[in-house]
Amino acid sequence: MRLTRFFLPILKENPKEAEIVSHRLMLRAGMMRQEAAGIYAWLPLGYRVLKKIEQIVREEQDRAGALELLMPTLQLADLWRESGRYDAYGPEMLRIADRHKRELLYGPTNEEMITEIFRAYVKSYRNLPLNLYHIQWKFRDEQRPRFGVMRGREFLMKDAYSFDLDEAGARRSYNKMFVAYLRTFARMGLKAIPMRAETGPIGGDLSHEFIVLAETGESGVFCDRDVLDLPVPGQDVNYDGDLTPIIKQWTSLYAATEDVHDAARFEQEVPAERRVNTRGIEVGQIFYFGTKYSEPMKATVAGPDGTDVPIHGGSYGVGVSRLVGAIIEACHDEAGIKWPEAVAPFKAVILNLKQGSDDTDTACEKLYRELSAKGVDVLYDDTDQRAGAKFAAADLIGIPWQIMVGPKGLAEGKIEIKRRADGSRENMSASDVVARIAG
Ligand code: 5CA
Repeated sequence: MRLTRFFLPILKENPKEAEIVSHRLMLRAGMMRQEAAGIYAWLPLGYRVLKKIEQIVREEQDRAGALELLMPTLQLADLWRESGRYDAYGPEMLRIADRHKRELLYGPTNEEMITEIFRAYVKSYRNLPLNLYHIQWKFRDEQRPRFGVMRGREFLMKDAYSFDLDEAGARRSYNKMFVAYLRTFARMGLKAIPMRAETGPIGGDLSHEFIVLAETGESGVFCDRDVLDLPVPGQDVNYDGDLTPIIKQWTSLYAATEDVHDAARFEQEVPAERRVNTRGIEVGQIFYFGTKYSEPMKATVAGPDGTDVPIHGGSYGVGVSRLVGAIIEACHDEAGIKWPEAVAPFKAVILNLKQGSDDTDTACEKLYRELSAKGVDVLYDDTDQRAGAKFAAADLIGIPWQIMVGPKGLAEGKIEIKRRADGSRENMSASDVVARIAG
């Protein structure tokens, strides 16, 4: 992508409304624009990141055996009356009427709708277990939308729903999602710690929030320092095998959100030097809620002995749009964002330090062609800005590799590359640059 053809409205000034660094950097880097309180338009740079995150979430859900579908954003109020949540949900729910005065709502979550789909088709335990998910926009009329995409009103969520014959089966489904979440967040360069949590309006009695530690987070958390160094299961993890050893390892060390924190247990179980009490960002939450929806909504299957039983359910959310902010909170410095490669909007940026000069233009064009041909997502800063401004913009938008092409280096056959993550620099020939970055 040539920067002169791209849409990257970088802001020079720090926007006053942004209280935390990720919100400030997303606005400054031209990633998104607020259209109303808690409602954002995703501009091209931000949208690229959002799609990368979404794709990692999808791959790990698929790997764990969940099946993707897509449910609508609008739902019938009557469906929510069946579960009793239409009135219980309160002012967070955006209620709408259509031209026939039928009551609708913009979905804040999808337990009711997926239960309706399930009960229409699945009648026998032989079709279980089943886990269905979608990645769809949600709306919650939050009292205090803030921190940009971290607490929006409209936000993108991955929500999965599992269906099992009994509690033992539901726990196996829960464990699969638990492991899939460990892998999902690790692939994005994040350390997300599963912590025991309150279930809130979703219900049930077993729940974990996946929390990225950050001072700017909204949740207070307590954990054993050792939980931060536990190994994340590899790509070869067998989801059909016994996952309980992994779950045991991750849940036997103390880790809890402030809502369920037990100070006496914390002090008893965790030696003083390992006690961590900080704040964190909730990037995902998983729930086991048994028959909370299947009973009132009559989602039953015939069990092995022929009698109908309500299924045991769980739901599993990931804050896809919130993750964009959470990753920035975890990966930035004073100059800007430092994207982990897996979610970066581009892998590399070519900075032509003397646009309009034959030798730098020719060298940049060649690099741009060769990297693109090798499938590298590369941005070419072909604007006529001065070098200093190009460095600053590249640091701000956080592309992992900066390729600096200047007349002095070229005269010696050298191009400088810089890694945004640690600022390390190296000089090498153009062909080595291509090999390094495409390799
Ligand atoms: N139905 C369940 C699981 S599918 C559910 O809705 N869970 S949730 O309420 O915990 O939301 C799932 C995830 O969405 C949260 O962990 C959080 O990362 C994200 N999320 C929730 N509210 C917001 C919001 N207002 N803005 C951005 N992300 C949010």
